Order: sequence, then structure tokens, then C-alpha cells
Amino acid sequence: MEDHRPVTPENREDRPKGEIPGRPSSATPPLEEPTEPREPLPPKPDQTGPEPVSPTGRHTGAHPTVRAQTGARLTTAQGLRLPETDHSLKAGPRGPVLLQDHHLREKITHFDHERIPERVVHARGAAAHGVFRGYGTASNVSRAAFLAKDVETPVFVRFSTVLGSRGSADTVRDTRGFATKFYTSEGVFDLVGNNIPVFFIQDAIKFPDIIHAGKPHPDREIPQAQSAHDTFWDFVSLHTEATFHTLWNMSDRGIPRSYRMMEGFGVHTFRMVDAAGGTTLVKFHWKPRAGVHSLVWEEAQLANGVDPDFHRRDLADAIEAGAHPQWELGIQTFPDTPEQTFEGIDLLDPTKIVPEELAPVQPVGLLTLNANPSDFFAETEQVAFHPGHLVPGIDITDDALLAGRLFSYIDTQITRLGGPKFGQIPINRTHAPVNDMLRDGMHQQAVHTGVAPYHPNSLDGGCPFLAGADAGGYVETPVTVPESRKVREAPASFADHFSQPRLFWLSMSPVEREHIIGAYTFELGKCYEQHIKERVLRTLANIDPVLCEKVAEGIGLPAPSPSEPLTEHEASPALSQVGGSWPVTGRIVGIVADDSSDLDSVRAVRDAVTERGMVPLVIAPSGKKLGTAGGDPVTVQRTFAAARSVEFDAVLLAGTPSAAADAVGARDAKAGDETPGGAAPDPRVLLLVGEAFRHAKAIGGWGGAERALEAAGCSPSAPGVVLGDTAVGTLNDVGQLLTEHRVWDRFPAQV
Ligand code: HDD
Repeated sequence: MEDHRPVTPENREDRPKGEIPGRPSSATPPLEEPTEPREPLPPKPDQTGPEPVSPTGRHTGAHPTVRAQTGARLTTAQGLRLPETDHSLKAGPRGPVLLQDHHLREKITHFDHERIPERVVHARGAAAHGVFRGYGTASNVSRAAFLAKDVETPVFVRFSTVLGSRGSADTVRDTRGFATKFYTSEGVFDLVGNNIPVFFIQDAIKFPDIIHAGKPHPDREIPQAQSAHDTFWDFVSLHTEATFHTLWNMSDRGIPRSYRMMEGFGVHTFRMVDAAGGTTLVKFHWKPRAGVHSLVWEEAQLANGVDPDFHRRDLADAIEAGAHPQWELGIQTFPDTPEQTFEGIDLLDPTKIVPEELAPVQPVGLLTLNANPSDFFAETEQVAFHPGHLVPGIDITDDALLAGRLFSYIDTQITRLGGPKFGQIPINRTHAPVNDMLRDGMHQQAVHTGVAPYHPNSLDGGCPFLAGADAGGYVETPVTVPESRKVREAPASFADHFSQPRLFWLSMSPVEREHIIGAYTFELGKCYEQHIKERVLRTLANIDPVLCEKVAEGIGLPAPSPSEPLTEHEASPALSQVGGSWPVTGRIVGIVADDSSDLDSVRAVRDAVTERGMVPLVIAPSGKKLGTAGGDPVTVQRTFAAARSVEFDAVLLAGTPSAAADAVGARDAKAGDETPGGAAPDPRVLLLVGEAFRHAKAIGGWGGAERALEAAGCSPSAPGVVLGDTAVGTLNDVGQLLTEHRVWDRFPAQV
């Protein structure tokens, strides 16, 4: 029988993180091909085919599970059982292949058409199923049923990068998509947001421009998934409304540690409508329970090579291990006045935030991701979001960026998913009853009854009847449209492109400012055109002279003076990621050990890591269990050759039974790559520890570990390096450091 147990502290050791249930692993004997048929897993509800009963109660003849795997025997697409699939039908073993081989033709034809166009943006992503529970706290501003107290709504969330193609790496510097499909009782509501609360442009007509500039150069198609190239910086420096979004990208927000540790934002201002028709303007926020954390740039670059699936793997592993990621949905609310401004901030301008100190985020519900997709293509690839998928109680505003999106998302699915019927694909199906009058078209899945798909009719008894607000109908808010002329213009307030970037810069801690300077210096260092670099420096001068000077110094150009007056701001602490203390659940702790280590302390610390909700990974010279000579052998999850620092949030170096003995990593010289003379720390351990140190990660050790630390170039007296008397005592201190995500004091603060 296959093992589908969730990973628990009890069985975790037998199933190293990331290994898929039922597939061969280092800990389970290799699986031979079974000789007896076995039933596959039953299809999930959303993998089943069309409802076999029509809205009028008549059986349609369709089989509900026909589109998922059923039974243990191989069949054609028509359900014909097959005796063979490894050889084409031939006229003799050495003879020509016969055209009459239907199975061959069907198999190859299907394969030839397996790929669909990737998303034009946000092509690379990862997703998960979950549930949203309303707190009821939004019920005074919105009549949306899914926001009511304790209502539970299934959701599907897809996270993504923007620029890279489907096979690109995860930890590139980029904006992240955060799109949520709520399968509410009133129809699908899609909140299609990002991890950055502002956008590059104020009007959707500019979207092709910013994306053409950000995507690889059209001649050589490089660089992949990067903004560090001339066309991107050419556009954003000429089009200065992009300044704020670009600054967020250059901050640590552009390289999140995990999808689980990102904020999400609806970006636009939406309009909520209460049961009595009263309206409130709102901005949506997702607040991660795990805190908002980022990689450091070198770590992100290493991860792109060492593990291009870093974020995808992290999300799937956490869910499989039972560390279900959670976010609170929150709203900032603003009075729905004719001006649609709040404290002077234009709420229709998607390049502006409203600082949380001015309008606190009020929690309205909890999102929990608790299941991984079982078919990447069917679910993650085919899911189709659309900002126009709204439910009663949530309406749009006249944001010109949102207006274009309302067109684009339905339009793009027609190319991507092959026609207008994408709403019938299982992952896109609403959980509310459907009774539309849309008929026919490519890939029609529904089998309709009745003769009158038009309104009004008398032949189908007048069905379907219309629904007013009292019957759950979606009634657009009757807002007054200001009398005006047709123009291609933006409001005057949209011309302010620098005051909020300056607010952001002034709200950063010194270490975050260092990272921003480093990011601009790196990106501009990758550009070839001097006039583009000079133009970017002119925009930076309007954010802050120190930022401009430091970047100018880094790229070897003179720093220009500001062309606009610098604005004064109170810092907005909510913008900074530094400070605060966060749960350590799901954090990865590497435990470096070998056969000479004090294995009792390794077992104790491994179990203590698990008890605290973190994930221990034992790293050893080879995959062989440690301590096989006696006692309870310790399973190894990573070998020195396969482990790289980027995977671990903290590293522990196990000591030897005697503190005077050699440090961890010490071993006798045996093979060619080992340090001659023996008893020297393994160079791969030194690399791992040295990188962890450079990336300001907590490092701990006991029982003689200082030797390896010193050899790795990290002073045992440096901030965030713990040399403990016992393994668990060391872990206690390291766990405390992890609550702050990184050892911020280890970065030199110069600005
Ligand atoms: Fe978009 C995908 C988020 C502006 C056109 N967008 C897409 C996805 C996210 C966003 C998260 C991926 C959805 C998924 O996982 O399938 N987009 C945003 C945000 C925006 C924004 C937060 C500004 C506030 N987008 C925007 C504009 C346009 C588009 C202005 C076009 C005028 N976006 C698209 C698209 C995509 C898309 C071409 C590609 C794939 C898809 O829609 O389904 O239609």
C-alpha cells in the first residue's frame, strides 16, 4: 500500500522533507513495478466531469468522473481497454508501422498538443487549495456572504512571478502575484493582487509598454526573468509614475523568502456595499501570520541556480508537512466621497498607498492553505482569474488601471485556454448553481436542456428568471458619473511621482536602505547605456540625495541634484520589514553532523526542533544513517554534496561527545575530495556555514563547534552566533534569534 500519511513528528524521519508519498525515497526500499492492479486515488470533487443532472432535474447522460482516472486498467480516451502501450502495431517485429494503429495515433496526437500558451505575464507560479473563514467584521460595510461570521469558503490561491517564463527561476527580483479564487455561495470572487501595493502605471493602456520593457530584449531574448537590463530602466526612468513600484522592487520586497511570508494587496480601491446599499471605499490587504520576510540578494541569486523551484518547493513542503500557511484578509476603509480621496491621497491612483498609520488595516477573515494541487496542469496552469469576477457587496471603482484589467483577463483566457468556455474547466467552476444562457462554442462541457436560451421567453416557462438584489442578484452601485468631456488625460494629482517613494525610503531601517542601494547598483551595473543610468540617477535624486549618491558612487557616475522639492514625511513603520517578532513555525533548521558527532545531542535537538514546529534536516557526509553501530540510527536528509545554505533558516553544528574533540565536519581523510590529514572541517560545511553567516542567519553549535566556525570565517563572538553548553540550550537561543528572521546586527549599517 502507498503511504499517504501526512508528515508528523513521528514519521517525519522516515519521509524526508520534499519526498512524495508513494514514490521511491532514500528511506524506503525501491518500488518495483506492481504486478497486481491497484485502484488509484479517487478523483477529487473538482476533478469530476459535468454534473449529470441538469438544472431542470433531468439526467444528462454524462458520467461525473469520466474525465479523471477511473479503474486500474489502461484505456484509450474512449475507454477501450488496451493490452499494450510500448510497441507500435507493425507488420512483423522488423516491419513497417501500420497507420491503422489508433492507439499510436491517439497517443502521439495528444502529446503533440499538450502545451498551451503560457500566461503573457505571471507565467511561472505555484498554487494551493485552502479555506477562507469570515470573521463577520466586514458585515457592516459589505453584504458579501463569504465575509459573514464563520462562513467557510473554499479557495484556490496562485502565487507567481511576473516577468519570467513558465520554466524560469523562483527567487528572481520581481513583483509576486497573489491571486485568490473564492468559490463563494454567490459565485466566484477573484482577488487578483500582488505582493506590492502599488503598480507601475496608472492606466491599463500602458500595460503592454511596461511589460514589453520588462520582458527580455526582443532580439536575443535575454535576460530571462530580470529587470536588470536597459529596456526596463529606459522605460521606468522615462515614465516616472513607475518610480514607486520600482522602488518596492528594489527593496527586500522584490525577493521574498517564501510565498508564505509575503503580504498581498488588492492594489486598487474597491467599493463595498452593505445590506442597505451604503457604500465604503476599501483597499484589500493580506497579512501573513508568519510575518513578512525576504531573502538577501546573494542568497536569492544562489537559490536561482541551486534550487530554481525554491518558492514552489517551500510552499508544497510546508503544506505537506502540516505547517499550513495562513493570512488574515484585512481592509482599509475610506468614506465614499465624490472626490474619492483620503487625507489628500487620490484613491483612484494605483501608484499610491494609504499609509496604515492613517487608515489601519482591519482584519475581516482568515485564509488557510491546506492542500497541494494534485495535477499542476489541470489546476495551477488552467486556473483563470479575473478581477471582474465579483460578488454582491464588492464593486469596482473608476480606477483606469482596473478598467483595462476587466477587459484583459477574459480576453487572454480565450487564447490561453482555447475559447470562452474556460469557466467550465474544473478548477474554474463556480460552486454556486449556474443557469446562464451562454451556448455552444469550443470545448462545451455542459449538456443543456430546454429550447429557449434567450430572454424573455415563454417556451422554457420564462426560465431563467432574473434576480434583483433581494434575490441575491449583483446590482451595480448607481454611482454618479461626473459630467465631463471625453479626454485622454489623467487627474492633476496623478502627476506626483516622488512624494510616496520618499515616504517609503524614509520609513526604511538602515539595513533595508543598504539593500535598496545594493539593488539599484546591481541592476544599473547590468545596463549598457550610460544615458539610461544617468536618467535613473535623476529619478533617485528626487527620492533622496543619499540614495542617489550611493548608487552613483557604485556605478561610477556623478550624482545629480533633485529636480523637484523633497517632501517631508513622518515615517510609516508598517512599510519596514525589520523589527517585530514572528512565529518560527515551518522554519528550516539544518543540523550538521557526522559519525563522530554526539548523536544523543543530535537526536535531542532534532526532536526539539520538531516540537517547536520547525523542520529539522540532518546534513551529513553521505546519505548513510549516522550511528548505525549502536543506538537509534539518525536518518540523514541532506548530504554535504546536496546541501546548500540557502535552504536553511538557521544552521546548527553538532558537537563531539567530548568538547575537546574535533569539530563537526571533522573526519578522517578517506576519499580524494577530503582534506588531507583528516580531522579538518569539510570544505562544503565551511561554505555552508560561511554563507549562512554572510546572509545573517542564526548559527549555533556546541561541543567544540567553534573550530569549524572559525575555519568558516565567522567569529564565535559575532552577533547571532551561539555557542552553547548543550544542544537544546543552543537551539533555544537560535530559536529566539529566528523570531526576528535574521540577525540584522550582522549587516553593517552605513546609511
Ligand atoms: Fe494582471 C495576470 C495581478 C494589472 C493583464 N495579473 C495576472 C496575475 C496576477 C495579476 C496576480 C496572475 C493570475 C494567475 O495566477 O493566473 N495585474 C495584477 C495586478 C495588477 C495587474 C495586481 C495591477 C494592479 N494585468 C494588469 C493590467 C493588465 C493585466 C493593467 C492589462 C491591461 N494580468 C493580465 C493578463 C493576465 C494577468 C494578461 C495574464 C494571465 C492572465 O491574466 O490570466 O490578462
